[in-house]
Amino acid sequence: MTNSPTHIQLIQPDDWHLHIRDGEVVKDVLADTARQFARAIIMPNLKPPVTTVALAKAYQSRIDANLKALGITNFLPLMILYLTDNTSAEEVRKAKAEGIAGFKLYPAGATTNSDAGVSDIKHCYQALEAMQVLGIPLLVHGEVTSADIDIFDREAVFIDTVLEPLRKDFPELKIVFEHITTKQAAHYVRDAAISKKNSIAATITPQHLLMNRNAIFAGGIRPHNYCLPVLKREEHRIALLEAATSGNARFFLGTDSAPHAKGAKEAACGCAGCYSAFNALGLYAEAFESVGKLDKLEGFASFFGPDFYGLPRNSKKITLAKQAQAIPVELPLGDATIVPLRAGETVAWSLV
Ligand code: OTD
Ligand code: ZN
Ligand code: ZN
Repeated sequence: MTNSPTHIQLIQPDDWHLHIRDGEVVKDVLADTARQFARAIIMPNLKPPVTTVALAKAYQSRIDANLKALGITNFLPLMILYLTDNTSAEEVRKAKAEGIAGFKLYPAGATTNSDAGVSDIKHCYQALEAMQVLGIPLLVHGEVTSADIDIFDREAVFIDTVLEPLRKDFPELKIVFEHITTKQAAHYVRDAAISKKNSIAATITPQHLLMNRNAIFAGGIRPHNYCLPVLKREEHRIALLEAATSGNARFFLGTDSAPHAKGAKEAACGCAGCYSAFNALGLYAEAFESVGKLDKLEGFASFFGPDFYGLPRNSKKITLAKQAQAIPVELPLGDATIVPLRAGETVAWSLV
């Protein structure tokens, strides 16, 4: 990689955590992602959720039809199944045979469209056993959901009450702790003992690297900075930035870009989710540059994800330039609009 202060060249990145939804809006959000990324893990929290191989295949062909209509030939969606209390070991075997990239654990009620999620992880033990044997990763939304746990503590409590016991019961399971938001999670993943057979990794979003919880309340309520897990205190942002830029292969890029129409965000009960897909790479470059670690961006964005998933690294190169990009105040989203992260402002880096 040749770096100057104004240009960075890197192997094309992938997005290891992405929501593109279904129907009319797919073409709009997919176009933003495919401009930057070669592949993306497609989250299965549709209504109804993508719980079977058959549903994932059907979803994939709808995505492929959109890619074709957009004339995009160089983007690969990686499909994920939504784990439920009823997922069978047989479905896991089928998923492995059909090239499904992993299963997603949503504790019931933890985030958007997670009502069908897992009510008690014990119900999933046969499926988890099969995943462990077949080496298929479990992707985890790591928050407890009970109303008596403070929303800012739900990730840390999840580590102690769900994740650590799960790793004891399934010592060879591959786990991705998705969109980590706390010092506790960053340190847990950094310090976890792993062996040849198991491993643990974490994805980190641009918003959690660039903002702390003050951003939700800056001068008034800021619905477009509200996502789940919710932004945390500055000390957590610092710990995440340290993890992402450390060169440790357990931390890699996952935007968690989660589109909701403007009206659904700017509402009395606004939806959770930040839309970062428009210039996600520019946002990550800003974060890495803020601590003088642009040289660590390529590993985080382009190498560690495919290495963890056992997929080949991309070969094409892209260039980011230190050239401010204006972010529109709104973008088209089907027959509505969406307000992207940083709307009406600029991002310091853009894709050449
Ligand atoms: N978080 N919104 C959504 C998902 C994520 O937890 C997540 O993965 C969504 O809208 O699908 C959000 O805030
Ligand atoms: Zn999640
Ligand atoms: Zn997500």
